[in-house]
Amino acid sequence: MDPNSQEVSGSFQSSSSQKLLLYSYWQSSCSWRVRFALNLKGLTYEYKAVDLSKGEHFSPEFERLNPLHYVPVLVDGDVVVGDSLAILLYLEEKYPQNALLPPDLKGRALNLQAASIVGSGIQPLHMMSLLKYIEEKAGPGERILWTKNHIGKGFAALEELLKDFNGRYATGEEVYMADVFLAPQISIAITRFNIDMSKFPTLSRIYEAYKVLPAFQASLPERQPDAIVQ
Ligand SMILES: N[C@@H](CCC(=O)N[C@@H](CS)C(=O)NCC(=O)O)C(=O)O
Repeated sequence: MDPNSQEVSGSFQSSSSQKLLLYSYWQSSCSWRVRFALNLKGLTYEYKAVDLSKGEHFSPEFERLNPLHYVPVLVDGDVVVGDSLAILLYLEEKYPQNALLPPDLKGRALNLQAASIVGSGIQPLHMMSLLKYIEEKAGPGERILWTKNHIGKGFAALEELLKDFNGRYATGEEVYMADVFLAPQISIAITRFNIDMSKFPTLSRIYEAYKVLPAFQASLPERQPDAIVQ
């Protein structure tokens, strides 16, 4: 096993004879969602590091797994899934233990909506390649304004959507898909983009609850085998 590949143990093995492989980058929030979900489901997987900073996602080997050149990618036997939402929905169907979606339709729709706001309405607007492009075309100042504007807009929508749920987590007392998307997004908004969270009391409150969850702690970027921590 190479130094950037490591077995992450949960209490469940995948049902296929081959183990689950997760192609991930420590600082990628999309990969982080899947790490968090795999830990919540107690699934053992092998961590396969893809160094985005070195452009490893453009290698021919990785292109065969995901022609879009994005992490994460999950490999489960002969099933290859690129895209965190598709991966989580696949995991939910194949490994139903510790469900990522609640049983009621309304709760499922709410979780998918919150996940989609993060996955389509926030994260793609601050992804590494886009910010690099904005910086090159419009200058470094524009990159900061752009990021703050789009994260702020998405967080305001999420705050409105979730404000009436007074549970410990986003949609109640259980950790579900909304939380899996929100936890990494809130974390990087604070640590990487310096977003002022005082305007988002609900998101701030649920983020405190994530921090003490072992499944979340084990998914933290700095706990991954490819982490570079100064
Ligand atoms: N919709 C995809 C988005 C994946 C994505 O944007 N991945 C980022 C890391 S979070 C990436 O690989 N970026 C490489 C780049 O920007 O070139 C998902 O949810 O998995």
